[in-house]
Amino acid sequence: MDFLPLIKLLHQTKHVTVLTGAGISAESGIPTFRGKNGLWKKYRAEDLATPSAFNRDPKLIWEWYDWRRGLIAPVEPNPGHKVLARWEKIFSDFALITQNIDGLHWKAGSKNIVELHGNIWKMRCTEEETIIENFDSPLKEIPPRCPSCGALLRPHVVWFGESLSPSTIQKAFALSSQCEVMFVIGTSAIVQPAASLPLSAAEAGAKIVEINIDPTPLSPYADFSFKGKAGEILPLIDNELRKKP
Ligand code: BJW
Repeated sequence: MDFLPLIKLLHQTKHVTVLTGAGISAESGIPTFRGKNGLWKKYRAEDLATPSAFNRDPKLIWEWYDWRRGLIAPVEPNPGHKVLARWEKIFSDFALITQNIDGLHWKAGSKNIVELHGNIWKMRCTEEETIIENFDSPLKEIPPRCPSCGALLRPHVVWFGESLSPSTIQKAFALSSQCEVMFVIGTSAIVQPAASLPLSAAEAGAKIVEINIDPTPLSPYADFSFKGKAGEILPLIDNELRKKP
C-alpha cells in the first residue's frame, strides 16, 4: 500500500475530522451490524432498534441491550482506536465523530468525541428525559427504572426513525464541512444522516480517506481508499506519519 501521497497531505494538514463506524470495533470483538456476522443477520432491526419495538416490549429490548453490554464490558480498544486517540494530540484541530455506542474511543483515551447515536452505558428516563450513566453488567433490574421518579428508563441510543440530537448533528456537520481531511473508517456509509457527513466534507473541499475491508457507497467519492482492517492500516499510516518529512 502506498501511503506516501496521503502522508505528504497530512504533513500539511491542520484540521482532520474522523467518522467511525462499527468496523473499527470489530477487531476488539464487537459484532458489526451488517455483513456476514452482523447483528442484523440474526436480529431484525425493526424488532429491536425502533421506538415502537421498545414500546411494545421494553423487557425484550432491555434483555438485548443487557446481552450487548455484557459483550462490550470486558473488551479493550484495539490499535485503531489508540492511533485516533494519539492523533488528537498531534493535529492542531482534530475531531472524532462516531456512530458507535460502545464507548471504546473513550476507553482508548480520546477526549473530544461526538457520539451521534448515543452511548450504551447511558440510560434516559422516559418521563423526565434525564440521562444517567450505568455500568452494571448484568443489569440489576430489567427493565431498569428511574431512580428519581420510578418511570421506565430506555437506552440512551438513537433508534431508526428517531432524530439525532439537533446540537450533536449540527456540530458533526460543522466539523465535517470545516475540515481539510476526513477519514471515514469502518462504516457501511448507508445510515443517514451520518452517511451524509463525508459528502458534505467533500463538497466543502476536504479530501476523503476511506478505510474499510469492503467497498461502500462512499468509495467512488474517496480520494484515498485503503482496503483492509482499521486496526492494521491506521498503525501503518501512523508509523509513516511519525517519520520526519
Ligand atoms: C471494517 C472492519 C475492520 C468491518 N476494519 N472496516 C433516507 C432514505 C431512507 C431512509 C432514511 C433516510 N434518512 C433517514 C432514514 C432512516 C434511517 C436510515 O438511514 N436508514 C437506512 C438504513 C437507509 N435513519 C434514521 O432513522 C436516523 N434518524 C433520522 O434520520 O431521523 C430523521 C428521519 C427519521 C425517519 C425518516 C426520515 C428521517 C437514525 C439512525 C439511527 C441508527 N441507529 C443504529 C442503532 C444504534 C443503537 C444500537 O446500536 O443499538 O446505529 S443502526 C446501526 O447502524 C447503528 C450504527 O451506528 C449504524 C451504522 O452502522 P455502521 O457503523 O456503518 O456499521 P455496519 O455494520 O453497517 O458497517 C460496518 C462496516 O465496517 C462495513 O462497511 C464493514 O465492511 C466494515 N468493517 N470490519 C475496517 N476490521
